[in-house]
Amino acid sequence: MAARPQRLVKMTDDVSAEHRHYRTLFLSDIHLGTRGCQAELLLDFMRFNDAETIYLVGDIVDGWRLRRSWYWSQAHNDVVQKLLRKGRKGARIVYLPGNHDEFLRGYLGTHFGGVDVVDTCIHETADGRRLLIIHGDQFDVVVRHAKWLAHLGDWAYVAALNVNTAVNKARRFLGFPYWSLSAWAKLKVKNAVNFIGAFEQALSGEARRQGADGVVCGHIHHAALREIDGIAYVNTGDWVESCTAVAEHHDGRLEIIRWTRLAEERAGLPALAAPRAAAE
Ligand SMILES: [Mn+2]
Repeated sequence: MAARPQRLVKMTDDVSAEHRHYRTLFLSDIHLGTRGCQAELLLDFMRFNDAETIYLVGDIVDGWRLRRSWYWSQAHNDVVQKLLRKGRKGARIVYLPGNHDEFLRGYLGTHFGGVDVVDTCIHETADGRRLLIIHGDQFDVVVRHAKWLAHLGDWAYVAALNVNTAVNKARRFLGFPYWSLSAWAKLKVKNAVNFIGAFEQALSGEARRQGADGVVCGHIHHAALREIDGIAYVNTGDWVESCTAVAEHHDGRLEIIRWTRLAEERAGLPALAAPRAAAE
C-alpha cells in the first residue's frame, strides 16, 4: 500500500497550448448531464489532446440523474460531438460503463457510432504491460466489507461481487438511485482515507488475480498513479472536481494530466466553480 516513488509518477500542470498526441488517453467520471460536470474544461482539454485509443472508463453520462434533474448544456453536447469526431478521424474509442451510465451495460459487446462498449478489458502498453481497465463500482461491496472478506476468502469475495450487482439491480427495479459506497464513506469523513485505501487494494488485487500488471479505474474521483505490491494502480480522477486524465506516451510511460490551462488563463477571475459531486 505504501506508495514508493517510481519513474512513472509525474503530475503535469499543463499551461502550454501546444497540441499533444498520445498513444492512449484514459478519461472517467465526466458526469455529463449534471451541473457539476466541467464540460468547458474538458472541451478545452480535447482541443489540445489526441490519442490513438481513448478509453472512457465509466460514469461518462450520468444516467441516474438523467431521470431526476437533467442538465444538458451546449457544452455537454459539444463534448459528445467532439468525442465522436475523434472516433471518425481514426481514434479507437472504448466505453466501459460505470454505475451512473449503467444503462449502457445492456449494450456490452456492441459497437455503435465508432464506439466499442465493454465491461472490462485488457490494454497492452507500448512497453508490454497488461493493464486491466474497469470503472470500479463493481467492488463497492467488496470494499465495504474488506475485513470480513479477507477472513472468509475467495468464494465470499466472488459472492460479494454478485451481491453488489444484485443489490443495485433490485434498487433500480424499485426506482431507488444507485447505492454509492463511496458517497456513503465520504459522509463518514474519518473513514474516507480508509475507504480510498481499501478501494485501491481491491482494484490492484483484482488486477493481480487476472494476471495483469496493473489496473486503470475511476469511480472514486481521486486520480492516482502508483505501485501497490508490484501492481500499477492508476486512477483517472474525474471532470467534476479535479479535471484529470491519464495519458500513455508512445513509449508506454503513463502520466496524470491535470488540465488547468483554462483556469490559468482565467487567473485573476474568481476561481472556477466546482460543485462537489453528490456521488461517484
Ligand atoms: Mn462511479
